[in-house]
Amino acid sequence: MPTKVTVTTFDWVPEFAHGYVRDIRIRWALEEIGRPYEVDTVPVQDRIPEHFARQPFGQVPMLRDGDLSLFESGAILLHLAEGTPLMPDGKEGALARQWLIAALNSVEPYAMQWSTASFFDKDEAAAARFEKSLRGRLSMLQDALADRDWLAGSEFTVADLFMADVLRAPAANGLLDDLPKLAAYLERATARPAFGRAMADHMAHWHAADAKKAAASA
Ligand SMILES: N[C@@H](CCC(=O)N[C@@H](CS)C(=O)NCC(=O)O)C(=O)O
Repeated sequence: MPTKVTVTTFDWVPEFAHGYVRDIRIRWALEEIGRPYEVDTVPVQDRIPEHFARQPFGQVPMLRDGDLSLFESGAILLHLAEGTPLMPDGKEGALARQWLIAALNSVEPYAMQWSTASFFDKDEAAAARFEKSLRGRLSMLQDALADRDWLAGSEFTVADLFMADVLRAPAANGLLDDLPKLAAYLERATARPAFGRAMADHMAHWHAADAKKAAASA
């Protein structure tokens, strides 16, 4: 019998983060593999010791799978994908791991620098500099994808799930407009029914959190 899975996210986040809190990655993977899950929360404002005991940096997401508690979205996805179609055997599996780590380590840091400068620090000069280097990475990624549908071979894998999630914010801000193959790749990934279900539940969580906060301050 499969073990019980719980995804932990924040109890509330500001509206600009709706759609982007990384629990979406975990929800998406769980939907892809058809594993039911529950969601619980940790406070975003006053972070509690129990949170740091599970996630040393006080971040989300976290996962409980039976008696195993995991943090880091990449590690969680690798764990969930094992033994499922999201992680093929053999050579394609090695390539899926390679591309997941490329998403984490060679693309996401560029996207993070750009989004931090653009939306948090609102530092126009830094944002322009980081946008340029992010655009460079995205262009190289499109070249590497070439005419394939998916990164690691013929099938959608955990690497595509991770990479597509990293690409969503740049795409929403026009950074894929001149990269049609990469835009089509993202479209293919996010058109999957599992993504649609995961995003609907993710958004419902934040709307419920907003309603609870409004009721508490009324
Ligand atoms: N490398 C971590 C990053 C986690 C992360 O940045 N989480 C954000 C939400 S998406 C967070 O908790 N932000 C609050 C903070 O950093 O204090 C992962 O992939 O799980």
